[in-house]
Amino acid sequence: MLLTDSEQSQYRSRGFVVKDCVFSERECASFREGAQRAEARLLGRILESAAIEYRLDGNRFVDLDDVTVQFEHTSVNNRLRVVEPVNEVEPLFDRLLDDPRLCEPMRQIVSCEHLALWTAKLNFKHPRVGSGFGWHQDAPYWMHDSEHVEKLPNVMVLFDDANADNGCFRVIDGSHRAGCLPGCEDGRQLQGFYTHPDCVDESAQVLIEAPAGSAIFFDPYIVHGSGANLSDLPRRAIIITYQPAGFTALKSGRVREIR
Ligand SMILES: O=C(O)CCC(=O)C(=O)O
Repeated sequence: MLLTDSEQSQYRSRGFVVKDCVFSERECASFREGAQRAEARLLGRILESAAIEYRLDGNRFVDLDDVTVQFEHTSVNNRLRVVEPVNEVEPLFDRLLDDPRLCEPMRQIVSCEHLALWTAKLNFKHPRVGSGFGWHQDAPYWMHDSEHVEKLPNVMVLFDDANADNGCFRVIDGSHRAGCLPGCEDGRQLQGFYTHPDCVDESAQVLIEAPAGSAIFFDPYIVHGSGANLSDLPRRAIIITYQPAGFTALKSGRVREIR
């Protein structure tokens, strides 16, 4: 479960490390069912409640208590894009936070014996409609809510095989070493959260094609994103972000210690 010395050194020098098939096919099937349950439950709650709805850069968002739901950009049929924090919606994903296959490597990365949750996002990437994620760093999203952004590492767990066609995760190798980079200035509402194109060296891009059940550990400063899902197959994944113990989670304001 632990990262080897060479995996730890790759994480430090390149800003990411991939462990293939950490979860079995059976576990991936249960994650996929969990994603389906979460989507159905949220769509039901949105229909029957007076949820707060808003648009950012034309895209639809709904807040249900502490949970933010993003709808797909081109969706005509209410497909979800992202749910955060998904552990508040589906108990299977709350249990996953404590899985030693994720938190043991995270203890090594954060150099902390005890951890807490920062946030957990479920990204659906539905077939044909799943939109891409522009190049960005996570740190700028979080720097106003956390004083230890450098200690907020992520792990993405793939529920489906991921490849270039269905919009696999991609990173700019080693870009975390530059720290916080300037944002775009193109007039979008969320412009500042996207990394300025002059600071994105696409020649250092790594497409992370990996089988279902793989875990991608990545640094909060690494420039990353993904393409649209152009295929007939989904590309579902959860991204969990940990932090040292004792600190409150991003959205709930409660401490969710890792057990
Ligand atoms: O799911 C993806 O393809 C990328 C997600 C991402 O970059 C993010 O949630 O910060």
